[in-house]
Amino acid sequence: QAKLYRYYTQPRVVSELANKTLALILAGGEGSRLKDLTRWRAKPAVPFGGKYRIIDFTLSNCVNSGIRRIGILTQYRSHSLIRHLQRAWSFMRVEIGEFVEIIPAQQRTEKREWYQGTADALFQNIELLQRHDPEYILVLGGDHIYSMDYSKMLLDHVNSEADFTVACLEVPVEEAHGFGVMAVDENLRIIRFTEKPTHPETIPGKPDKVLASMGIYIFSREFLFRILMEDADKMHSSHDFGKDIIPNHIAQAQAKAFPFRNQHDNPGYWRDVGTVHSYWQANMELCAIEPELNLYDRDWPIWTYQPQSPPAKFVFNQAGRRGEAVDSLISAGCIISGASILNSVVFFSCRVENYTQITESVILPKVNIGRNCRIHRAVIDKGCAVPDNTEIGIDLEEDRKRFYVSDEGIVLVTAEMLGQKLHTGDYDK
Ligand code: ADQ
Ligand code: ADP
Repeated sequence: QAKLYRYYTQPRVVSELANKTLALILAGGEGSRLKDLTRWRAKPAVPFGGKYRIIDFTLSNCVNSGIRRIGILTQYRSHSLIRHLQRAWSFMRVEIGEFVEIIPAQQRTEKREWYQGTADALFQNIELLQRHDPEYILVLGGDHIYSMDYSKMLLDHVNSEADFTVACLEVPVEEAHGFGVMAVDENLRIIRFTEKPTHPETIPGKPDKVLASMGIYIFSREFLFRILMEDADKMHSSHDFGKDIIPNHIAQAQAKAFPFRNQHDNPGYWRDVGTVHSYWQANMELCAIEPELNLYDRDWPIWTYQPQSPPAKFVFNQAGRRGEAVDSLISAGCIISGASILNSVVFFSCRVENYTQITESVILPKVNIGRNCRIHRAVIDKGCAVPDNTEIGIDLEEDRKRFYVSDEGIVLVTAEMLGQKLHTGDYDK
């Protein structure tokens, strides 16, 4: 085993393994807990962190890990996602074996159904996947924010001669109901796996923690294609990795757990931004002086697309009041005029006018905020025009009449809630 490990850590061998891998990003889930942010767009297409979309983090992980053959499975509300992928990710060169290929749900099988579960999404495209002839298949979700070098997981998968490997991390027991929860032996072989348990099994010696699946899997080719076909024939399967495939194959197969580390080999940052509050919170975390997720790491760039824009500009108003932003991310194309912004993330091409105060808020692209507004702990969706003198997040009872207010008091505002039509003349400018 030790010899094998030394052999495989040679950089050339790691890159060969990465070349033999096909990454499949599941980007079709409904994401309904993000409320109106996912009314018209899939969760992976939701803007995040001032200039990115959520899926850019997973895609950048793939590219930075040297895994550059990537299929993206889309289903619900995919238009905005596909537009983004075409713009941001078409730089890959098919001539040298790199690609990002969009695989839409297209009812290819005789059943003529949309994808049932995540395994069905792969099964319905099985012959497409076989044509790429991968040795290993890396299955990922498209809706988490984290940095991870998948090549280390791949190396571990190969060295331990596993049929499949599941990335995992410790989460508080109160959150276990949202995850696949597993138990492992001393060699990190998975010995039990329960999807979204009501009575979760905690980690020995850590009664407040469970070992949760991150929904990241590596499969060896023969094994995956065989079990997908077997599962497709089963009447009583929901054709899902977490519910069926993983738990059903723990006993017969070599199933390995891989503890999550970030690209620097530290126990890293990983966030599910699945609710309005967690989405807001993860954006807020970026405003910290030394955020756990470092967008400024030149060795781990996050790739994206944004329109060509002039630099962000901060101006005094005529009365001499400063336009300013502190502990905030302000993107290109913004003009902050005589307004003050604190602890906020402002996406590209926004305008904020005189006497307005914005605190602890996330302002998506192309939002215009009028004069003398107060905005606190809010998420303002793309393209909104907030009229002069508007207060958001100050009186939550009042906000509930027009907007969505989460249990934690985060206010979500969309153009429709403001009674405005989206995308008029400047749709693409
Ligand atoms: P969930 O995230 O609840 O649990 P699921 O809703 O199946 O599982 O989503 C997994 C990924 O697949 C998401 O990225 C989603 O967008 C995508 N997806 C869902 N349905 C799809 C479809 N029909 N077509 C294409 N893509 C689809 C899973 C695992 C748990 C694990 C958590 C970690 O089942 O075991 O703990 O992820 O977040
Ligand atoms: P884009 O970058 O594609 O403009 P967004 O991330 O803002 O995308 O996603 C909004 C998506 O929702 C777009 O596909 C847009 O066409 C669609 N959309 C927004 N409002 C409506 C609406 N009222 N009716 C139908 N589709 C809408």
